[in-house]
Amino acid sequence: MKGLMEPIKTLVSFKKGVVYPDGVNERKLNEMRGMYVDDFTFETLLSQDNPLIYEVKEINIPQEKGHIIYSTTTIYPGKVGKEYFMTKGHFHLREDTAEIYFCLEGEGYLLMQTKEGRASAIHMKPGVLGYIPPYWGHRTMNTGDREFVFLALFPGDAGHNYEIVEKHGFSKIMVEENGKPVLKDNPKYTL
Ligand code: PAN
Ligand code: ZN
Repeated sequence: MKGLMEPIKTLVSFKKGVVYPDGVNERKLNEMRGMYVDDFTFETLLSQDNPLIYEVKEINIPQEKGHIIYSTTTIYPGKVGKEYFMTKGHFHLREDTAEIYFCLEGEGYLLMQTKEGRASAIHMKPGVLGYIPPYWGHRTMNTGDREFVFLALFPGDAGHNYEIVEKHGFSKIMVEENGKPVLKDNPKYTL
C-alpha cells in the first residue's frame, strides 16, 4: 500500500444505496447486447427505448491489495422477454479473491458459476448476505417489482474480467414462469 489513507465515513440508504457516491456507473439496455437469450425481443425493446438496467454507486478506494472496495448496486425491475433485468456479470481478474453481497432492498438472485460451468444461486432479500468464494463468477438479477439494492465488498486488487462472460455467457438464466422466477439452462452457453 502506498502511504497512509485517512479514515472515511459513507452514508448508505437502505432504499437507494450510497447517498453521496464519488461516481455512478450506469448500464443501459444497449450495453447488454447478446447477454439475454431472446435477441429478437432485446432488439425490439431497444428500438423503442433504452432503459437504465442498473447503476453502481461507487466510493473511491485505492485499487490495491490490503484495501476493501465497496459500492452499492441498484437493479431496476423489468424483463427482456421472460428474463429478468440483470447485471452483466464477471469473474475477478485475480481469481483467488472473494466478495460479499448484502441485500438492502427489494428481491433478487445472486447467481454464481465456476469456469467449468457449475452454477449456484442464492435468493437475496433484505438481510441476506451472499458470500461469493474465490473462483466463482457472479451476476445478479432483480426478480421483484421494485428496485433491488445490495452492498458489495471486495478486495482492492480483485479487478474485473468481463470477457469470459461476454464470450461464453452464464450456464443458467433466470426467467419468469407462471409469475415466479425459475432457473433454467442457458441455450446460448458455451464452455
Ligand atoms: C459488483 C458489481 C456490480 C455490477 O460491485 O460490479 O454489481 O455488476 P457488473 O460489474 O457485473 O456489471 C462486484 O461484483 N464487484 O466486484
Ligand atoms: Zn465482483
